[in-house]
Amino acid sequence: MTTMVPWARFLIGATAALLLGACNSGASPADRYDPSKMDLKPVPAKISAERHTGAFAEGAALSMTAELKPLDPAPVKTIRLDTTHKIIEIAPGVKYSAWTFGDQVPGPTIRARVGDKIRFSMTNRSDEPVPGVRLTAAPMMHSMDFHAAMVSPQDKYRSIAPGQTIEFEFTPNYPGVFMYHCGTPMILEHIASGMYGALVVEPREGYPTKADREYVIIQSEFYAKPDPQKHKVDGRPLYVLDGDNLRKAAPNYTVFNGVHNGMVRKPLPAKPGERVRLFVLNVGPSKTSSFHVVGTIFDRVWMDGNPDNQFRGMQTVLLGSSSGAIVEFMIPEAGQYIMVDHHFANASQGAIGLIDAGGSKEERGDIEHHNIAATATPDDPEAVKGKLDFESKCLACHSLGQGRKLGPDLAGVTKRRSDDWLTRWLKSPEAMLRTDADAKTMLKEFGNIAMPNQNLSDAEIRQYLKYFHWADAQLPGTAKAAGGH
Ligand code: HEC
Ligand SMILES: [Cu+2]
Repeated sequence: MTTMVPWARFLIGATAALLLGACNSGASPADRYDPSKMDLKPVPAKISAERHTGAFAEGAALSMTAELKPLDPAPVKTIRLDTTHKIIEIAPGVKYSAWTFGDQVPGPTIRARVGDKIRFSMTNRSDEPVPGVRLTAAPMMHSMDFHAAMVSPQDKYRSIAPGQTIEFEFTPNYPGVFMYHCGTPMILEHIASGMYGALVVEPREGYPTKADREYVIIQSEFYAKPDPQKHKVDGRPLYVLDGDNLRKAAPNYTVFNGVHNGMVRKPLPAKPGERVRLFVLNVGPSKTSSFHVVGTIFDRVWMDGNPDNQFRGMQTVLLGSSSGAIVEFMIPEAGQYIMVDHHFANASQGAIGLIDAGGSKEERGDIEHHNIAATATPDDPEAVKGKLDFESKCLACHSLGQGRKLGPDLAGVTKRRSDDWLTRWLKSPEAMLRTDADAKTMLKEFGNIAMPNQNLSDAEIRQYLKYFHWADAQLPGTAKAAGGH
């Protein structure tokens, strides 16, 4: 390259832009987004007292899981998504009182094409009896807001009462990965309770690339607290919306596709050499996602899912609440490719998933440093807090079952030490190292590197102990684990 002063480069660039501009102004090519060619006058919405029965979600354009079904070629997409109140499992054993579209969280993904007609209907079925004790929230108003639509919110996004049905139509005019959600006040509560999903709109002419796999990744937060009335579901404590943490934007779970570490337990399959296309949506409601896939680079990123908004060679894509993107990348070789929110505080709350492209056992084991819990999550809130604190404050020097680091592997620690010993140790390791024979022996074993005092409160110490006891109960050979064999 020849060296050039910056202003000279600018001049050349500006001249080229002028020339291009001049060419365009002669015979301007048709604008893909010419409003005169858009459908901007959909018929008014209709509200009736006719109730849907049967399935809560219906339509050939719906995908119920991460795997996105190919485009249904029909130009009219008839879709039904009814609202329900339901107990869902957001982490192993954590039963949460949710509000849904189509009886699942996130709601089903809709796939359509620019120019298609979406014929939508929804019955508010939040009043339908749930077997057993009523543990779900009381029936209430709900509504539907499609970000893919250009319609009057006062008409189409009206709230309907339990038992009512709303029907409306619209035509998606722009391609994208669009959020849909309930728009009934408090919107924040309706979204945090589970009322959201994605509508993928393809360009009229399809995508400019060919992908071997297509998956939908929806990130969202849960703000859960144990039910103040102490209800239980299948012997587990029931969790309900934590309004205080919701308003503070302090979630305790941040997840992909509705489940803490869900796609770690059930990875998405792919093969080396394949091109993967992910439709990523960050629901929020209040956090930003820095979406990243460990081990590859996004060949293309189409912001908000529109190929007109293209970036090449990106490491992460930053998504505010309700932002979407399509990311495409190659799987270079066999391995486990880790999807994370690179805001690692969010990842440690469960925003982690795997793309499984084969590989050895060792490769599978090597995901520990990305904070993936090798084990399930406890359901006692104190133990959950202990686990989160352990991952942020102690993992630097300890592991739980992955061998010794600077300090001992803490797997089985509640079996070799009493609670009283552990409490005194965590309160003041330096005092213990002066007075306690076992502590002195340990110090020698660890090359005279003393654990620094972690300045823990009594409550925090109790939470660590709860977590260690829970973890030790998962170990093979313990009564609980043996019961499963
Ligand atoms: C800077 C490194 C470091 C950090 C951070 C650290 N530890 Fe330690 N820990 C050690 C070392 C080294 C030992 C053993 C040597 C010694 O101090 O006697 C130890 C020992 C322990 C023991 C006793 C283990 C046994 O087998 O008896 C426990 C329990 C423990 N740590 C818990 C924690 C917890 C909980 C945290 C987080 C709040 C934590 N540690 C953070 C370095 C660390
Ligand atoms: Cu709602």
